[in-house]
Amino acid sequence: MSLELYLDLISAPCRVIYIFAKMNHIHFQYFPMDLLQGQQHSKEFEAISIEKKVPVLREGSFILSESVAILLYLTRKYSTSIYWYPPDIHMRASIDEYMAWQHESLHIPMRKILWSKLLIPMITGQKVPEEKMNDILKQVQTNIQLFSDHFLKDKPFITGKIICVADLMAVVEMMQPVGANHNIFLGQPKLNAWRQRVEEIVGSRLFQEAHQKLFTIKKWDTSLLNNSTKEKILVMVQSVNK
Ligand SMILES: N[C@@H](CCC(=O)N[C@@H](CS)C(=O)NCC(=O)O)C(=O)O
Repeated sequence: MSLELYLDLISAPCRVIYIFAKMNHIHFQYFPMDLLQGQQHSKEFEAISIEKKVPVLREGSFILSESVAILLYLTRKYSTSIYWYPPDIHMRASIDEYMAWQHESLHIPMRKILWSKLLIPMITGQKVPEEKMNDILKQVQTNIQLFSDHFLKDKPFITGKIICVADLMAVVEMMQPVGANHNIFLGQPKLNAWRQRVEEIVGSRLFQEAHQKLFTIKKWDTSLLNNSTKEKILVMVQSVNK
């Protein structure tokens, strides 16, 4: 049964799945999605995702959403090297702790920067008020400090000397603002050194390939958007801005 992955590489939870599958030589059929063109609302996609969100994995009649669940499924199904999700109960608990923490604390604020600094102004022609922008930046600052002090501490990687799934997840999330020319690693030597270590292990070619869409999103031609897609995007924006 072939493994199908429905991903839009503009999304950090999709990039981590893509990079992980490629690094581990997991053979998959790639279904590129375009969220900004509203493809998640198509009848075909709705049939496999009630939430109309990516990433989604499909293997015959087995369908799985949520990046954390997909990553862990891939580690088990393909018996990937144990360092990705080590059996040691404390290491595993630290990864689980990170994965439970990241959605609210990293994914949402990082995504807010991309939307508020770049996509909302591009789509609506209006800037996000400075006060709101400052609140988002403050939230990001607090959470990357927490990541650095609590999860990374003085170790090369989250579980110690070797990379694990949490490092990969964290890096792709922290790259999200780069799409809006906002580099959160500036002035953060420890965090930047960790990012470089992760990128080196991923390999710069794969890292660039996975981030290509994000890096070029600023050139997106919004004049091609039809009204119904624009409306759906604005609904998505409201949920992002809650
Ligand atoms: N918690 C989910 C998040 C999934 C998610 O929010 N996906 C976004 C892209 S990052 C999406 O598909 N949004 C489409 C929409 O809201 O219309 C995961 O980690 O997989």
